[in-house]
Amino acid sequence: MSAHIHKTHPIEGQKPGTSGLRKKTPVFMKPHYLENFVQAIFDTVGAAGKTFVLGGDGRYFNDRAAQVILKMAAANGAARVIVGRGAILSTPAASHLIRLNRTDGGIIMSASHNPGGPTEDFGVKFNMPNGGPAPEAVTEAIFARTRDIAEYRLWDGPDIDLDRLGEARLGDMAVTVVDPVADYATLMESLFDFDAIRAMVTAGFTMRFDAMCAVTGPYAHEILERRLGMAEGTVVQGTPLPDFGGHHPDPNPTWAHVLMDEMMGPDAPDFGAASDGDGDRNMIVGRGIYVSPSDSLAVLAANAHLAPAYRGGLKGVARSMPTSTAADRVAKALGIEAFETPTGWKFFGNLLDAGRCTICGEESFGTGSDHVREKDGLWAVLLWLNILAVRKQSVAAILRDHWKTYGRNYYSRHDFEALDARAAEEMMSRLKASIPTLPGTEIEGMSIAAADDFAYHDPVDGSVSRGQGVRIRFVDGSRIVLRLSGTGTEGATLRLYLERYEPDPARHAMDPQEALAPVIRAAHALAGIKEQIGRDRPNVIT
Ligand code: VG1
Ligand code: CO
Repeated sequence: MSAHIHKTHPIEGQKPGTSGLRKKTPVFMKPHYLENFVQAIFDTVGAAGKTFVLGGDGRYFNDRAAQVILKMAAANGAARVIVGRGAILSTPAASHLIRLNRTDGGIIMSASHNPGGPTEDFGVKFNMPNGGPAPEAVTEAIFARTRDIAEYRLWDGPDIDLDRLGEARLGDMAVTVVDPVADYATLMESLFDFDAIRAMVTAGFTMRFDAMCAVTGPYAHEILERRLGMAEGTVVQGTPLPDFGGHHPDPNPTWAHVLMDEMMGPDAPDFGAASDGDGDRNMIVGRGIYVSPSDSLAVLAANAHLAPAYRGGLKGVARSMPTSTAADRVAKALGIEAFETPTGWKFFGNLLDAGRCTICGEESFGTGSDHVREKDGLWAVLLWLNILAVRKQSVAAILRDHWKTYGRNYYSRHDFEALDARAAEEMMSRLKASIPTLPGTEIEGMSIAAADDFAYHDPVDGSVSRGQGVRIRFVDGSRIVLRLSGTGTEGATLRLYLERYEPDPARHAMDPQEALAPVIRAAHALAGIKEQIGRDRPNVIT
């Protein structure tokens, strides 16, 4: 057995997007494809003598990719790789292991909410020693390396048995196979009042958690059913499958419609939640009421002090730019800083590391805190449970009370998927070119106050990220944001984000699509969506 050097040549298009490199699985399985990208990571961050964490969401090709990555780590001189049993780790659990073991980073195999399977999606991303996704400077360097790569290193020897816990060796490199759930579950117990939640369960509180046949199944069974004593069957679709049962493991009202139907039906439990492919997203639903992710972030920020980990208050709150400004209102009331970052969790890392914020969130069903450096689906569920246990009110009551205090930010995202990429880019270019002419004009009866293409100036390291989405603000405070997705693997996806503020409690019970109707009309007229991309209706509304 020895380290072999394999000749290769650069492969086009290995540019990481919002969250790592995502491609169709058959693309990732092509000769040298995975190897080139992983070698580019090691060439960029260095591997000799280092310790890494490795795991993935269990999708098709996860197991074989893990063997390749381990053999490449060994051949590149890594000292140790800590890997979840069966090559499984949820994204937040991987982030925690990177931090807990003070490692030099980790490789996560996931395409998150994208479907999995032989003809679906696969992905790889690198996380830094702080546990968070590599920042743009690093992903750019990795991409640059993929463009002049000439060889990669691979250990030549048999596979490691990743189903057996404990120590193994690949040449000089140690491989430590760990239980994917244990350390993460312990972390959750240290943050929340499990006794209070258990007491609520004993008193009759019921819940449904839909793991969507993805990675959170084992975590949810352990934490919700075993440690918190919820009834068996609380967790559904709890066995991770390589193709996620053929579904989109994307927790939103469209893809988690079975849970939605149950929560809106006559026999709904008190609380419902779902998580995505890699366990970093969450959807929250009360009996008869859906909680938008932007509202969830605001409610969590306003009530976090009810959980032990946040008893001392929050340092600040950060949200991605398209996320509704509901969280900003909470920050203002608490007298703490509010930050607006570009889409993608990698932009929160610096703020968290610098102690500038404690809770972060995105409108795309992502919420998290400084306990790890990724968004964390089960963390959000447990914080909600802790709040419910302390306040002893229903989700609906808490939400209505929140709107009464802060006003309601009606919010929705409209996705137009599988578009012709050229047409979508042209539409965005035209819109960007029109920005200087917009302020002061009227569209569909709404007056535009400001427009720009969002640029983020990182207050911690001074880096600037431009071109992060077109923002249009109206005189009445309403807002439209348009950007193209950076996680898709087919054509382009246009994301249209819509927001309207309503202070009057008498008008807090509207259907968001109705409340937003004028804003939606203005967005279509402004961007010429029908004319430019040939669609007048979104595929997915959240
Ligand atoms: C989407 C979401 C973004 C999220 C990203 C990764 O990106 O909009 O908020 O951070 O997915 O989430 P985009 O570029 O497609 O809009 V996950 O759970 O797929 O890692
Ligand atoms: Co995810």
